[in-house]
This record gives sequence, C-alpha cells and structure tokens, in this order.
Amino acid sequence: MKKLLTLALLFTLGGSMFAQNLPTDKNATKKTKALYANLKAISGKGVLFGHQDDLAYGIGWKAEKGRSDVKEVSGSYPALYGWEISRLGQEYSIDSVNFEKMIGWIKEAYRRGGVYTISWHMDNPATGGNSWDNTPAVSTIIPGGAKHEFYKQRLDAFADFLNDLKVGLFGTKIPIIFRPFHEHTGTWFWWGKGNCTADEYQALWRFTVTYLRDEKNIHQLLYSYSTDQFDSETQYLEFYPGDEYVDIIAFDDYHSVNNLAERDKLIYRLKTVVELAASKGKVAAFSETGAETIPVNDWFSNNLLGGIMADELGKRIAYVMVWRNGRTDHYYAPYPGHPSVPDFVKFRNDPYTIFEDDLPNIYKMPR
Ligand code: BMA
Repeated sequence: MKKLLTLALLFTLGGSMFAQNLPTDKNATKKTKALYANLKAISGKGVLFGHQDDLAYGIGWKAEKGRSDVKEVSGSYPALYGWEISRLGQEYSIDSVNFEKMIGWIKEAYRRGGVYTISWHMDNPATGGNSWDNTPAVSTIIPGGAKHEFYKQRLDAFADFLNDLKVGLFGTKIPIIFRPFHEHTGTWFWWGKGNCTADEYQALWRFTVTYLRDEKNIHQLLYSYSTDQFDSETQYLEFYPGDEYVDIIAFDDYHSVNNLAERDKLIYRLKTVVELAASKGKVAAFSETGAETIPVNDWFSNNLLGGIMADELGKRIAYVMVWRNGRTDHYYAPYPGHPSVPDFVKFRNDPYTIFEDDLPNIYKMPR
C-alpha cells in the first residue's frame, strides 16, 4: 500500500510536467493520451513489469480463469500484458491462444488497470510461409506492390479486432501499445535487415500507421518501434520511420542481459533508447527480454533489475517485458516451485518494479 501511495504521488508530480506531450495521433482517445502521459511520468520513478500471454497459459495449465504464473508466485498480476496476433482471422494464434478468449482476457485485465502491448509475427505475404520465412516480401505489400490489397485486408482484420476491444456503456476502446515489425536489426524475419531496404521498411511502417489511423479510424494505438540488439545510434535509427509515426522507442535483447560480461552493452542500449526518447519527447522501453528456463536463480534481481538500475539514465525506461511461459523448455517467468521464485519475489518487492497492484489509474490523465 505504501508503495502504491508513493507511486501515485510520483505519477501525479511527474505527469504535470509532461502532460503537454501527446502521442503522434492527434486524435488519440482520451485514455490513450492518459496512458502515454503516465508512461512518460513514470520515467525515472519505476518500471512496469510485463509478461507475454500471461493470462492464457503457464507451466502445467492452459486457459484457467484467474490464473497467471506471475501472480501465483508473486501475489500480483504483471502491470503489462503482451499478446501476439499471428494468424488473426483464424480461431487460434500461432501460440494456440483462442482469439475470442484473448479479447476476454484483455477486457478483464483492463478493468483491473493493466496495460497492453501487441506484437504480430505476420506470415510472409509473398510466400504464405511464416514470419521466419525471410524471403523478401516488404516491397510486395507497400503501396504499388502486388500484395498491397492483401496487406490492407490484414490491417482490416486487425482494426476489427481492435474495435472488439471495448468496454462499458459507451464502448470505451482499450488503449494498446502496437509493436509491429519488431527485431528488424536482426535478419530472421521477412521485414528484417537484409530482407528489405530501409526505404521499404519505412514506407511499410508509415502506410500501416496512416491506414489504421486515417482510413480505419483507429485512435487507441501507441506505436512502438522496437529493434533487436544494436551497437550504435546509427544502427538503431537505420529503419526509423520518423518522429511523426512512433510513440515508443524500444528494443528487444536476449543477449547482453544474459551475459554479465556484456553488461556495458545492455547499459548502452538502455541509455540510448532513453536519450533518444527524451530528445524526441517520447517514451523509452525494453520491449522484450528474458532467459529461457531461467537457468540463473537471481536472474530477475541481478541480470535484469541490476542491469536496469546500473545507470541513472538507463533506468528511465517505462517498462520491461519477459516472453511467454510456453513449454517446460520455453518459459521466461517463474512458476510455483521454480528455484528462482524467492528472487522473483525480491524483484517484485523492489520499490522500483511496478506490478499490476502497484499501478495507479494509468488511464486517467495526470494533473
Ligand atoms: C517466439 C517463440 C515461438 C512463438 C513466437 C511468437 O519467440 O516463443 O514459440 O510462436 O515467439 O509468439
């Protein structure tokens, strides 16, 4: 409770300084603007903790009401929930999450004050293969490309999905941090480095934002630009589509965080996104990380929080998210009985980490 009150006060103080900073979508909904202002206000005061597919499944269970591995080991749900919409339009996502149920979970946790981010491992539109089929395809879906209409239909399906994410008498739309075409500094996705040019990537990004916002009337999105590892600002910005199209400056990294000898790289990346975000009036984030099967018992307090807290600038990211608890050989958050649980509880109790029950009303504009 004390942690909650302190955070509420800090949000209020921080918010008043930043309330003028709006998302790129001038017609963003009130709640989307409030979420953005609060994410800015939190910079330097705490970091939201997130987990992919948290409510959909965990180790030893699937789609059971109220369950969450994070909650079962720490007492609270995460503050941020990641969801993946690959195969949107079919019944189940690539990770076997039923889309109807996903909508239900998103509404449920929104009512508790949770925050959302959505990624999209989109199938390769040129070949019909999956997102790891890195046959060049971006040029085919940008305006003028042979598959452009097909891509618009994918965005139409996404817009329908977003329009279903509404609650209350007035159909309030749930704000979502949308993180398309992620990890593009890597070569493994069809939109990644080597598989399209920077110009093509930027054209794709700008078309996506413009189409959803101006044609589909979607005003509940914050757009997150999210690279994989990078070692210079030039590399980070190589595919950057422009300040008018990005709200959140982020990166994914499963490497430097798992090799303590590379901590300087992690600090550099955290600092870089924080500095870029500050100079552009945007939010910085560590959009994806984790250690598969958590082989190190103090990973959360040492590798992750230790890395975040190691530098006064680097710690100013707004959130960090670990990946999904998919299988007994592919999980990133502890589950009951896992040897890293005591350390995860320590991480959860650290005054700097924010779980769902530490959140103030993040959808209310700070004064
Ligand atoms: C990857 C793995 C896959 C999953 C994909 C999309 O990192 O977790 O099993 O299908 O993300 O969520």
